[in-house]
Amino acid sequence: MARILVTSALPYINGVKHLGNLVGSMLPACAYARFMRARGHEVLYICATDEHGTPAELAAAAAGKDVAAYCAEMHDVQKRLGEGFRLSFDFFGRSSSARNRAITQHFAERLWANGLIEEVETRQVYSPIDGRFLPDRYVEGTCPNCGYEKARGDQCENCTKQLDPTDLINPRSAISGATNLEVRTTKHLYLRQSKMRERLSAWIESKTDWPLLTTSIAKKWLNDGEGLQDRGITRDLSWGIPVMRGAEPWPGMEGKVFYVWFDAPIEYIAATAEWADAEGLGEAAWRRWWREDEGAADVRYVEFMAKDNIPFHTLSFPATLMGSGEPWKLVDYVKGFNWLTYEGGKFSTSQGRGVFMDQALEILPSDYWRWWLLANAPETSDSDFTWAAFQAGVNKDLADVLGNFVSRITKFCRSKFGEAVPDGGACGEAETALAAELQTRLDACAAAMEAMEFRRAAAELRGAWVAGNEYLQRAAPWTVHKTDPEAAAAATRCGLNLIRLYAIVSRPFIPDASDAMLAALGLDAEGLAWPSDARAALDALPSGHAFTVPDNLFRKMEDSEREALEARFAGNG
Ligand code: B3M
Ligand code: ZN
Repeated sequence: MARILVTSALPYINGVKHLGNLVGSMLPACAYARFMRARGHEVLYICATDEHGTPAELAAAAAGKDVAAYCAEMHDVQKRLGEGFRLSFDFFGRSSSARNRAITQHFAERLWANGLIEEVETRQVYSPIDGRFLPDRYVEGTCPNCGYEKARGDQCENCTKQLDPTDLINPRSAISGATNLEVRTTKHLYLRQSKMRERLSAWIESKTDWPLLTTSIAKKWLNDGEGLQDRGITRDLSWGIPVMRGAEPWPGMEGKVFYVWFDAPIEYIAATAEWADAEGLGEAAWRRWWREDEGAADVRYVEFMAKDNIPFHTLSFPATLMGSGEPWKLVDYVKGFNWLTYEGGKFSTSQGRGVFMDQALEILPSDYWRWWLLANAPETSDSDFTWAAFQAGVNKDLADVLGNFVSRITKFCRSKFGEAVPDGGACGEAETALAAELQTRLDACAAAMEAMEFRRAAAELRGAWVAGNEYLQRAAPWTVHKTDPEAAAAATRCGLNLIRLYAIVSRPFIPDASDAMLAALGLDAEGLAWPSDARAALDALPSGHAFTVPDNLFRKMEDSEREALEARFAGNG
């Protein structure tokens, strides 16, 4: 039994996430965590909302809310949606927690003590009316490049030119509109990542089993020097973690907070501490997952994220951990994802294009989404969500293959043998052949899950469902029942056992259907391990074991319904 720590990139707080966000981090992490639990490993799956930074302040302002209240509300919304999708977090924390504040300040103190933080004088826009320095995107004005009047200090949204706030013509404060802005000298902290280049490079080079997507992005940043420039880790915002050295004030840094990308990954650690607090466990309970000197040396730590997050997880966060000089657990495997597109284009929050998590659950229950998204995960390349592909996938795989199988065999048994596993009828060649095929499929499925290759795992699982259907088609208990009731009984018993088997192996993908199958068989998910012997699994339920016919597991999506959804989500852009 191994100990496996799983984290998925922390969803940003400023709104409900779309299906692309879901399949690029939380959903595969959940499936992996569920699979590893079924294999008997000790798993801890941690996630949280990422709550700091300018976008949080801006989203709160747009909603007319105080930022702390806004984040608390949005955290609850995202937490509920996670539950709706059956995401099996052991804990879903908040980067604004007291734990994250303390641990982030601790890292800053260690990095400072080790000479890895530098104080840098910068010249920055100050607004006397607002009484604060303005972060780049809080300065607005006319773009010197294209004349767009609402360009932001970091970038012109019209012509995409990267800007410095001092480039803007007629600059004004985005907060108050004040135009009497000044440029003043101020101080910021920089993390001296460049000093850790050798160490990070050697560490990345040692990760020969990482996916190409991950290592190629990491190496590009290392070798271009882009990502390993020293990086500003403080900002002039009021919402965030106050810049302190441990519990001590940091002279000259009053009123500043850490940059959101500095504290967000530290929240993986802090959320583990929040979990221990919530469970009423002591310090040792979370430290054994994170401190090599306190038990984490034998933890396998796996991170899931979309590819734009890879540099922060393969370079910046490890630089923080290594630079502390303390034995913190570093990631063992980074699973990165490409993009999910929507009907050939981008998902867009502002244009209302694509499907968001709350909308998805209003349309169909979570299993439909979980299945399609995992079976089509953007692993080796981008993948495209279309309503047509979604309709075809769920109608065929879930309704026609799995759902139909369960319904057919339970109804047939009820009508001919009653609501219990029938007696008699020895298993023969057909069942042995089925068991052999299932064994191959399930071993391949397990190997793919171990390797975090979700499309492949889903294809093998689908293959196992199809094998059961084909077996039943051939055995045709409804036909042979008249002439050979023994053979019909054997096939029916085998079919009912297949439901049990499917409930176990499908669980990481479609947990609600798994629950429904188990409930129909009067079984409890607790203690049902991934089957190592398919032949034995076909005999697991004894004769006389009672069951009930479940409601249809899945419904089909009609063409008219698909057309309406296509129109509804086409967006206004
Ligand atoms: N919040 C993902 C994003 O918003 C970012 C991930 C943080 S992981 C520590 O793009
Ligand atoms: Zn412009």
